[in-house]
Formats: sequence, C-alpha cells, structure tokens
Amino acid sequence: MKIVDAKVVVTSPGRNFVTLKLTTDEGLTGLGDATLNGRELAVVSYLTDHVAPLLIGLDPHRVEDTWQSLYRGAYWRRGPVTMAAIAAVDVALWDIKAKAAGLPLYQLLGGASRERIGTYGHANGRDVPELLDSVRARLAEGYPAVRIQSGIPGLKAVYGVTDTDDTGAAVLHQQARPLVEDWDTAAYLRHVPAVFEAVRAEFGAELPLLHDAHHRLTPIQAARLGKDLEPYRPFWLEDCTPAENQEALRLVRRSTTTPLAVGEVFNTVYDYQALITEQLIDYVRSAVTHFGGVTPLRKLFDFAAQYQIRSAIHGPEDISPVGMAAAVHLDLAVHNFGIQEYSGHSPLTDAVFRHAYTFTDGHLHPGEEPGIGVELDEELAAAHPYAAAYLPVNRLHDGTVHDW
Ligand code: EZ4
Ligand code: CO
Repeated sequence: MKIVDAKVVVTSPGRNFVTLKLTTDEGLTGLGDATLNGRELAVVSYLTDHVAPLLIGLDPHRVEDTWQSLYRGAYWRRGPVTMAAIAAVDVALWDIKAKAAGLPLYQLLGGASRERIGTYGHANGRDVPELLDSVRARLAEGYPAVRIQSGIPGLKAVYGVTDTDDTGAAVLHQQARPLVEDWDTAAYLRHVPAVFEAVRAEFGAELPLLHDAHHRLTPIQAARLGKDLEPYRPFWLEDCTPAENQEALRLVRRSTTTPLAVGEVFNTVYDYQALITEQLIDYVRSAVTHFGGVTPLRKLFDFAAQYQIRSAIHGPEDISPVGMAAAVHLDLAVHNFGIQEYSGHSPLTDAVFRHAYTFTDGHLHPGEEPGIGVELDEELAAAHPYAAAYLPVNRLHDGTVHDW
C-alpha cells in the first residue's frame, strides 16, 4: 500500500481546525489533527510545503519509521508547530493501519484496559454563586469530576471565566488582535481558597475538584496556593508555574501534597524528563495533537507509569474531534489512565467531523468503527473557511504583560 495524496483542510465551524487527510492507492483514508490554537496557518504551511511532498509514495504501515524520519530528518527538532504537524501524520497513519486491520485503533494499542473513560468538565462563574450554578449544570450533565474557575474580585477578565459561555465552552475571539485580560496574583491567591471552601460546602467532600492556574505563579506562590488548597483536597492543581522551567516544581513539590498536573504546552518527552524521574508531578497532560501523535504519547505514558504518574490528556475545544478521537482510543488502552478533560464540541463541529466516540453519563468511549472513527465532511468544512483568531494576552494593572 502507498500514500497517493496528502491534503490539509482548514475549517472554522465556530473555531479553526487544521486536519491532515492521507489517501492510499487502495482507497483507504486517514485523518490527523494539526490544530495549534492562534497559530494555525504556520502548521498548515509546515505540512503542505514541507511534509506532504515527502509522504507521497510511502508505505502507510510504517508509522514508527515515518515518525522518526520526520522528527530526526528535519534536524530542527521539537516546538509546537513541528510537533503538531508530525502528530497529524502519525494519527493519520494509525487511522489507516487500523482501518486496514478492520479494527478500532485501541485494539492495535493493546485492547481495552477499562470499560469507559472518566472525564472532567469545566465549571466557571464570574462570582461564587454563578460558579455553584455551573458546577450544578456539569453534574446534571453527568460529569463525575469538575474543574472550577472563578472570577477574581477587582479583575475584569479572567482565564476560564470571561472567555467561556455558560455551558463551559471556550468562546472564540475572532478578531485581528488579541483580547486583553487583566491579572493580579495577590488577589487570585486570596480568592481561590475561598472558592474551594464554598464549592466543598455546597457539594461535599467526595466530588473531585480540579483547578487550572494556567502557568501564572512563581514557585513560591504556587507552593502557597498548594498548601492553602490542601484542606479542600483538590484532585489536582494544574500548570501552577510557567512550563519552561522544570526545576520550579521541585520547590512546589517540597511544600505541598496537593497533586500536580502539567504538560498541555509540552511537545516532547524531554520537557518531562526531570518531572517524571524526580516524581515532581502526578499527571501528564499532553494532547495527542501537540505531542507528535499517538506514537510518542504512548511512550510518555509508559515512562510515566514507572513512577506511578497517570495520564490526563488535554481536551479543550481547540483539539478537534480528530484529536479527541485519538485521545479516547489511547485512554481506553493505557493501564495508567487518570482522567480525560472533555467539554465536547458544537453541533456544527460535530457535523463537520462525524465521530464514533460517545459521551454518556460523563464517560467517553471510542466506539467500534475501524480506525479512529472520524469522518470529515469536506463540503461542510469548505463552507466554513478559516477566520483569524487569537488567544488573549494578560496584563497587570500597570500594563506589564503577564503569562496568560
Ligand atoms: O487554555 O487549550 O486546560 N485547558 C487549558 C486550555 C488552554 C487552551 C489554549 O488553546 O488550559 O483552555
Ligand atoms: Co490547562
């Protein structure tokens, strides 16, 4: 079997998605997600100008060899653009291999290690009463665990709150320049423990509660927050410090037993080396889409398993249903699965990307269709063309740019 066509489809059914579609001489097709939120067209160019021409004529069964040749052959390794492009190729090849075998992808990854996949949903509110309503809404939808994000007194626009709607879905900013949000770490550190206290008081001790600090704290601030949240037993504190500095988490780890989750902006296993071998974290959060595909993410999970660290694949709306499907197959197969982030997509997005995976009673299952189980409606995709959109930037009250 040979690859005869490699096509990149950009569509915006409410937000931008980049999809690679490979076709073989036997008529099999494979899909891969290459969406890099806010920098989509850089990956489109990487794929169409530099990768697609190399794929024509290759045997699609050679997944590992193709991955290695794209990773090592570029010489310029790593980085989100490169790894999103390689991820799309990797997933499209796995999709073809599984279709050729007549099996859902999870069977090729070792088969099911569980019956279904536990998720967490997003609850958010501008203030505590609104957040409590949002938690109630997620529980009514069946979510077994909830991420809680709240507005901060004195701040106008805050991550996870003002940029989400009341279903917890992220709202897209389709504009030529990024939205500016504001930030005050001291106000945040004062407020978050009170938010946890209110949610525990309303919903009890058992509900798993997560929180995302979105890379905004210094190590000592993160340590403080971890300690302050301990009485409320969070399921995890996510991305407490900027991701570039692995050493920061040594200080956080020494100071708190609050579990730590990291990795949505990581691209390779090297970003995790110290974090895993020194047991500084509890969950690895990379997405198939940004980590080079199923091939390296499986290796990461096996590495993490040696240190009792679990998977928690990043699952925001900017991961397309193609990337989500790949995640759900991996979640079902790996032994050290932890939890899957899931908000679902809009009905229009689900129409562009018809998928076999299902979400029932707060749990995902990849379904039994051969491959990853996603079909792209190219006509509908073309009816919703790319629209420039940016993630927000964050500024302190004096105008200084802060980590978003
Ligand atoms: O801000 O995917 O845990 N989820 C997150 C996401 C990220 C977006 C950025 O594109 O932190 O909401
Ligand atoms: Co996050």
